[in-house]
Amino acid sequence: MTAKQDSGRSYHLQCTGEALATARAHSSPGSITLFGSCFCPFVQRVWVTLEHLGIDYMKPAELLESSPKGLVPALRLDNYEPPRALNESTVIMDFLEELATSNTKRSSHTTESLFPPSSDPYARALIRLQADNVNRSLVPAFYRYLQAQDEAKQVEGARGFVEAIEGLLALFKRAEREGYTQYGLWHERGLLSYADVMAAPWLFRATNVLKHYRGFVLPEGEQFRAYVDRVINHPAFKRTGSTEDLYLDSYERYAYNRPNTSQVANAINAGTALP
Ligand SMILES: N[C@@H](CCC(=O)N[C@@H](CS)C(=O)NCC(=O)O)C(=O)O
Repeated sequence: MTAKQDSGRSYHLQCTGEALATARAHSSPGSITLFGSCFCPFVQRVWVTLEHLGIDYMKPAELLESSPKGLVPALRLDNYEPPRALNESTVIMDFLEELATSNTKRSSHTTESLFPPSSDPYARALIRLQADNVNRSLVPAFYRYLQAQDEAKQVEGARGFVEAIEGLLALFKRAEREGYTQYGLWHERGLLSYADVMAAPWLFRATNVLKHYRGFVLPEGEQFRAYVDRVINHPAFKRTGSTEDLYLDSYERYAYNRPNTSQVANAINAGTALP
């Protein structure tokens, strides 16, 4: 199934396209600095969150530093003396959401908020269930599929990835059934939830990286396709996107399962938990 040949291309060190313009627009020092490589989907989660919540930050166009585990994203907080740092995309997203809420002293429910109002803990839990599904199913399934080399493993990888998508769809449908249509597949216009931001970087890479290296097409279904379209074309997401060549080049290492591609790739090969 891997018809093409490994051409030895590697990660891009600098963003391109809209992501480069966004990084340049955020090149003056501020109290929050986001460190991360431009191809990385975990970084993109945090970057989309910063953009969507309208939080001031600096984003070097190139990767300058990384977190204690050597993983990106990492956030440096310069309003502490000495500066402090945070890592883990999900923890950083939670931090930014709380920061946005407390900074403006507003109720937690605004158009930009990633969560439903705190007056509805059940609705918030539904979003967290969706996000949990993304982290435990969709993300590892993406890498298992992309790193699979022989044909049988690739077929199995495709099946696993589609099943993970179906699991997420089932949770969206549940939200709709329980009266939270805005957190199902038919989002309110402009709405971006915590779970959407969690999933979007990999759904986006499914439409270019998996398509290119595995001939993958998203599962049928008008509603699902419209959902993916809406999320990956959301202005906050688009502002963090590089041009397609950056992703195709950067993921060639994964697609040919080159040794020591990354800690994530190693964990997938070893069948252990992702870092
Ligand atoms: N659990 C981490 C994962 C971050 C992660 O794996 N980042 C990758 C880039 S996409 C990385 O820094 N890899 C460096 C390496 O593996 O050495 C998070 O959610 O932030």
